[in-house]
Amino acid sequence: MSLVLIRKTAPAEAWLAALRKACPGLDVRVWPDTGPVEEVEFVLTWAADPGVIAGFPRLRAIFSLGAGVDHILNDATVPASLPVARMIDRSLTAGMAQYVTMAVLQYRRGWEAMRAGQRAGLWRRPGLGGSRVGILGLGELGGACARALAGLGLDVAGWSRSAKRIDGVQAYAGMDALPAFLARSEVLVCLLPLTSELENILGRTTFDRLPWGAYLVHAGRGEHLVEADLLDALDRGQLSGAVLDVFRQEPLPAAHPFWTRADIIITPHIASQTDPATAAAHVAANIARARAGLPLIGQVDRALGY
Ligand code: NDP
Ligand code: OXD
Repeated sequence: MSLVLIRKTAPAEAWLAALRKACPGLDVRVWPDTGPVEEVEFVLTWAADPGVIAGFPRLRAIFSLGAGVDHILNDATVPASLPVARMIDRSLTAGMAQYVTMAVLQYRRGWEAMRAGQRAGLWRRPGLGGSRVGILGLGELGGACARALAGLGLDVAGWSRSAKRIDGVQAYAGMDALPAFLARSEVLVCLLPLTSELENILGRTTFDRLPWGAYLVHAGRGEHLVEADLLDALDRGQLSGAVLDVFRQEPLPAAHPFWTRADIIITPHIASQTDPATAAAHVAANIARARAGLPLIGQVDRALGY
């Protein structure tokens, strides 16, 4: 029985080496060279074309190469009975904490204004940006970011579906608590999964509940953001700027209005990436659990959609 790696845009070598080490004896194949489809027991995937996963009749489980699983759940051909696991990897978590810290601090400390001053040859000291950070999503990644930012002396709150307790972080839970959470968040960080309930959550209603001139850091999914509402909020001054890592269309089209905005910093979906060297252990653990009939680590609740 085998595991098939489906990864269209990046070379497979690093994953092959890491899986060989973490799962000795595992027969790993790289899509589309899968061998007999009935021998495929597991799929490790990022954005397989619709229908590809459904083509393996004896699959035991699907493992996402990323923390997000929307790319799997959006494929209506994937059998609903198959367990799906999101990626939990210490490098992915650390990378996101680094990215969000970088994005928040460049706003807080006026980095862009200082760079502009340098270009103009001006000795100009910017004021401090807001210190009250609100993180949408207090899961694996959001929780790590909250701890990192709180450790830097920022006033951090987080919003999740179920109530959380994190030292030094003010926790808000559920839709009813969202307005109060937003009202205190001078920097809003989005680390939510993409579910039908959360699509378009970063739109006018949300922006207008933030303090005037708030700043957005978005590393969730492009579909969380209503792009026209962001531009409008920036033009009105309701938002003072944004760092965006994810977009409805990736790569961001060359003619997209975001590219030329001085108040938007664009990064190409690199906030954090799974490192095969550390993440193969998560895959190995889940293979053992699936074979033993145990729930997977990071198993997706299909009713909740994440
Ligand atoms: P988790 O599943 O660990 O955390 C998700 C968080 O969102 C949880 O706190 C959950 O609440 C909360 N949540 C879900 N639904 C709701 C809701 N309806 N209302 C309030 N809160 C809700 O995921 P990760 O932290 O591992 O990853 C989060 C997302 O980050 C991924 O799904 C992906 O979209 C994005 N990502 C982006 C990357 C990038 O490079 N840009 C890299 C990796 C991930 P609760 O805790 O109560 O369940
Ligand atoms: C992920 C991502 O979900 O990279 O891991 O977006």
